[in-house]
Amino acid sequence: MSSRPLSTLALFVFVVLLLTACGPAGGIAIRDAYARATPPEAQTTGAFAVITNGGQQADRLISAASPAAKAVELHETVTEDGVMKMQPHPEGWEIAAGGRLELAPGGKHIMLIDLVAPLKAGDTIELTLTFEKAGAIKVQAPVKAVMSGM
Ligand SMILES: [Cu+2]
Repeated sequence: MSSRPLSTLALFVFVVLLLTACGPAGGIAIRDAYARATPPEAQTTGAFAVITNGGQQADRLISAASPAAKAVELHETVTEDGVMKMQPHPEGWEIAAGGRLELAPGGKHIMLIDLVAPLKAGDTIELTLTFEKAGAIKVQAPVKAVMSGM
């Protein structure tokens, strides 16, 4: 008869541990997301953000998607023999526990390919970033005129 309160307590502790372990979105936070405005004839553009991992485990950005483009890839701009070029990075990037991943012009970025319509400064597009552990996270990215890095 005395085992009943004990098992209730055990269940309570278990639920608390579970909630603590799962936290909001696995500790991944996305801020300062934006996309680069395009000239009217452009088919592609870049999108950028700062991603932080406040969780206890490493996570990995594995893909991105947006209704603004028919295809979205993870890219990195590299310089080879003095020539800047973009390379697809389909395996994504790991973000260590407590670490951050900066997607910025001239470096790692989200490539929007086959734009549905040109992106004008002042518009907002939706981006969905998918992480190995945290899953899919949606953000609103304002469109900004950006000159550097492409
Ligand atoms: Cu690119």
